[in-house]
Amino acid sequence: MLDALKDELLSQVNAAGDLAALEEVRVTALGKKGRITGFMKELGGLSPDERRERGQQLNALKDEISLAIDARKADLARAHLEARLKAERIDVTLPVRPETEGRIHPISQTIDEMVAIFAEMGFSVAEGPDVEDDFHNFTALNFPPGHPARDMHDTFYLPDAGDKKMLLRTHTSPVQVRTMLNKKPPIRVIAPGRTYRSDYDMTHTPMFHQIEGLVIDEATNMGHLKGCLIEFCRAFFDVDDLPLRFRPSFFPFTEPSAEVDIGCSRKGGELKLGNYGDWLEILGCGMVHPNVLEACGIDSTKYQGFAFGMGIERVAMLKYGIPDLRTFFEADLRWLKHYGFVPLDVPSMAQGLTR
Ligand code: 2NL
Repeated sequence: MLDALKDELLSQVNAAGDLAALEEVRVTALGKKGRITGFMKELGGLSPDERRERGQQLNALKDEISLAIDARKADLARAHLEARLKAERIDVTLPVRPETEGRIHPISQTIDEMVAIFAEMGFSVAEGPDVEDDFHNFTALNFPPGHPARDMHDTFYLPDAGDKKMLLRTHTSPVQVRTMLNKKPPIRVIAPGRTYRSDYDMTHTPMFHQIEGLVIDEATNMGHLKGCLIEFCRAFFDVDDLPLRFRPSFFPFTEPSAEVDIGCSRKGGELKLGNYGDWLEILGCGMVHPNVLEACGIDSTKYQGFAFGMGIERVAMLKYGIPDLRTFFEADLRWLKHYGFVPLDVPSMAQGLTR
């Protein structure tokens, strides 16, 4: 009678297809209302001799079923793992997925490289809105009302809405104005981003990119400005002895102001960077005008600093030999495939700067 029960339970154990079914078999046999448990409860009504013999048989049966359940559990776990390993196997020999065939736009690559260089010099990246007001774009930067420079910029003004005249920023300077208004010196930021001017020809697009830098502290001077820009240009163009020339210039927001040329050669119609006697203008800079500091809530008797700005398209064309500015924004996939950069080629000082 117990042999028949044993055979029945063992075949149930071995037929259980998963852990849930196996647990059901365990409850049927060994649970509180299980069949073996039921027989155990009947032991009390037997004579001592019968009880000993029957008790031993039931305990042996219980142990055997328990062992069978554990063994079956191990089998099921192994089968489950094998199925997962089979299903979740990754075929590393498959070709690369199509999305990794994308390219980084040369503007993004150039900004990444510039950020990497300035980050090593301790600069943080600041960002601000493309749609600005007159104060942040012009007034705080020492452009007097009605100054011809405001027209010079060929500004895109937005349709009137409310009290403030809004416009598309004509340079990234308003980002630095906002930084000065919101943070106390020392300040060391760069502001790369989109800028807009109503202009379109061989060398101008209505949307273009600039990077500007700003350093403010108690004793920041023109020597710091020169050292910073020499360091940057040599790292960015990867020419160790690249000569720089600072020429006096004028901007409303800096005094004194300078334009920076780098050494080059134009022999045989080919442009080479280095100490060859010829010069190429690449950026503007100067000591921040006291009026700008005061307009931005900084005490100009205690603090001073320098600022600089350059066009990103222009230096990207120079560094990567891209001949036509307008192609940057035509979204031509063949162009992007040719001039773009592979995503995993992360720019760093050690590699990726000269690809
Ligand atoms: C250029 C020249 C320059 C600045 C930008 C600046 C910003 C603040 C205060 C003072 Cl908030 N100056 N920026 C200074 C000198 C030159 O850009 O040729 N850019 C393409």
